Amino acid sequence: MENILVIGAAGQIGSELTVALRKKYGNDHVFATDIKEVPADIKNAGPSAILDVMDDKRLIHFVIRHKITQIYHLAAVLSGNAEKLPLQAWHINMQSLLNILDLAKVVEDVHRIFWPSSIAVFGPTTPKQNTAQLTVTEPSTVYGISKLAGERWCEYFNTRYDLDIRSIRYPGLISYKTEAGGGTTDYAVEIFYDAVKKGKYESFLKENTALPMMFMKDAVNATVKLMTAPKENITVKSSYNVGGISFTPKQIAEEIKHHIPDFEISYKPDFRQPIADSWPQSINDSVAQTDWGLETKYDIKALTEVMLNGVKEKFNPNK
Ligand code: AKB
Repeated sequence: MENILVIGAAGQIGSELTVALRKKYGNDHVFATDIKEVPADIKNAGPSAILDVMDDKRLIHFVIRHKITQIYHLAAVLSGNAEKLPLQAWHINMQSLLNILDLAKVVEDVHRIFWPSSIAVFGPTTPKQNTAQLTVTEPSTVYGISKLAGERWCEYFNTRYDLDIRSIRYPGLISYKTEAGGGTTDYAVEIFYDAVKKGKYESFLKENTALPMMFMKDAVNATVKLMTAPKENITVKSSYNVGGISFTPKQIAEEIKHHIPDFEISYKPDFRQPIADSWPQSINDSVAQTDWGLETKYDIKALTEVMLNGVKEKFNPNK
């Protein structure tokens, strides 16, 4: 019997992963927590609580009281926001992870942890195309530095204390249920909202900036697959490359125009352009495919269709 704790259940990943985990383990066994109220559908369907992962004492109390066996720690300050308050972002991203890792060392019931890393662990000196699992990692952003340090801590705790912490280097995640907040890949979410609401979008990245991206359903499936794979299959003790698809703002705009012919895009690059320029354009995820059977279903066409329909439905539920 598993009892799952999701930290960051009100966020972009958490709001969808919680639903998938409840389907798998039963509503009553998945505790949705965040520092703010979780969405109503999640709150009404199963247990939830306000919980601050930075409060290590309350955290450990919660984990023991609810006999938690698996933790999904999804709370983080993303790349764009982290550049505005670097030391705060470092503190939140690192201390929250260390609180969880330290807890797993002492609470025996906790036997598996998921923590997301990111393509942000790569930097300007990393080969940009088909970026390998094991390659140069010299991130130039605070967020990237915190994710790389987090990966090292995960590997350290895995080997030193024989824990089972698993991780994915997510690419940009695209979803309509909960909006992204503070990342560099957020343009690829915002563009759909503005296309539906205004018929136009001003991109904060240049037209030919290619980045790896993934539709949330593929990311959730990948996460569940990784977390249910036999432990002996997990050869990467830090974090797995996961690539999805790669596209530019111009390419996604072209795709949207197939559905909204009058859609207009303009470009006004801001402080996030150098962040995007420092990241890979495409990712090699063959190790994840071999170890735990990673597969993705959504290409740019399918993703555009489902995003436009999802955003339209959100704003005009009766149409
Ligand atoms: C961000 O843009 O900061 C995130 C990420 C790629 O980790 N979406």
